[in-house]
Amino acid sequence: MTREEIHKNILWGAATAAYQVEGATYCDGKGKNSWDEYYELNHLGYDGDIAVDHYHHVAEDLKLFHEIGLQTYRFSVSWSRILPEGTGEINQKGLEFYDFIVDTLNEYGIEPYLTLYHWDLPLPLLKKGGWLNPEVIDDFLGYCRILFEHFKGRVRLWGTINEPASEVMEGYIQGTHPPQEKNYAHALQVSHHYNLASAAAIKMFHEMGMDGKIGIVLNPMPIDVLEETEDNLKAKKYAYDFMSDWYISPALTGHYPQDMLEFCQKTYGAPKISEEDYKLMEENIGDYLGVNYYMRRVVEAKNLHSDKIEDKFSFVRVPDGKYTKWGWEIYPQGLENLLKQIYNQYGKKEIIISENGIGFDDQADENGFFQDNERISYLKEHVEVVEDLCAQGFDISAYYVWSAIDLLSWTNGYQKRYGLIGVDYNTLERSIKKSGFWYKKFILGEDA
Ligand code: GCO
Repeated sequence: MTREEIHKNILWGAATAAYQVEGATYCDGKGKNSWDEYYELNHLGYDGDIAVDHYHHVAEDLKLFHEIGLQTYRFSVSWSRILPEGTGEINQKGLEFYDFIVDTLNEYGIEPYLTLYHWDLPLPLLKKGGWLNPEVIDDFLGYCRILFEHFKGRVRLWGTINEPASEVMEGYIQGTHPPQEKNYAHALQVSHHYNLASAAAIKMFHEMGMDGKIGIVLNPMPIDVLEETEDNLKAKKYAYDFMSDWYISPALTGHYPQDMLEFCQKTYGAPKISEEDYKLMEENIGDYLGVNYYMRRVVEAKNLHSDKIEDKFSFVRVPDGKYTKWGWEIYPQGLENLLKQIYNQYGKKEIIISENGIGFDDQADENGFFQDNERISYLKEHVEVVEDLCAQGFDISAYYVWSAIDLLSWTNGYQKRYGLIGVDYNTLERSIKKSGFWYKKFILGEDA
């Protein structure tokens, strides 16, 4: 295939998540969710009540997405807009909002990609134990059925759970996302429940004869070491197995990485897994694997003899590495290394790069124009890797810039911007950034 053919074979898009853009927290019957409560409890100086008010600017925003030439748009549905209590009565207004998104995208010829769960859990479900309570898996399936029935034929690309690893790490280990726990046993059990929920949703999707594809969206990180000592290589394996393969392996085989599973069950007594769980996961592998890629992690051995995972390795900074202000390393090669590792371990699989982008505090100039050259160079370097990988035979069917429009960064607020489209937070005015104009040209194949 020529480079041009490769380029044309990939669907180029951009992504957002409901809670990060919609605002309108208490509008039109939406129920309260885990993040509404999180910002009430933690006085961070910002919250999601308005976000970028996408709920009220949706027509304008979709028009801008069309203007910058997106071929596909990934968004998530707010569960508590559809089911204010998490289960039970449907809020029609909630469905109408997403009807508008889906129908408008289809009219524009932009392929909708719907994420079922991007972290905003209806509060009543959090109160009964959240994802630690297996009943929530059934509640999730009830919600999925509503969306499958409702959008059948109109949405062809579906994602089940977004970045379970982040939610497990931040919600149950570091305590920085709801429910703000620091409990490894809970973290591991929740990771398993996410996998079960995803597998069961995939099963339902296929049983309902839905057209299109469904899969889980992960954020696996490639792991490197600065010096390849025997100890560092052991630390690297612990880190990769715990943070990345712990999610990749079940998504592609229905099983956890064996060494890590034994270690976790011995040390933390979790996760508890039944024979039926394995059967469900093995029989319901996604049609593709969603990969959100931002950066690699570099580790070194700490105390390998400890029986706690957190003692075994620590993160190190690469002396001559390029980092964002938020400490995320810019390392496009990591995407190639990661996908090669996945293919080496599990064979060929359709991959969607469901998020890739850079967060920084870009500022509009005196004319209100965002000259976000750093974003353009980050994106250029990464899309080049994507096309190179396809030239080498990797099956990457779509790529999404994170994010289509500036949005709320969960624990960094509004300073950390990601968008191809900028938002003035005083007036909520939108403007296409330099990167948005660049992406349009790139999609058209006109970028040099
Ligand atoms: C942030 C994060 C998010 C994530 C996204 C994950 O700064 O809050 O980077 O924007 O990338 O929500 O799916």
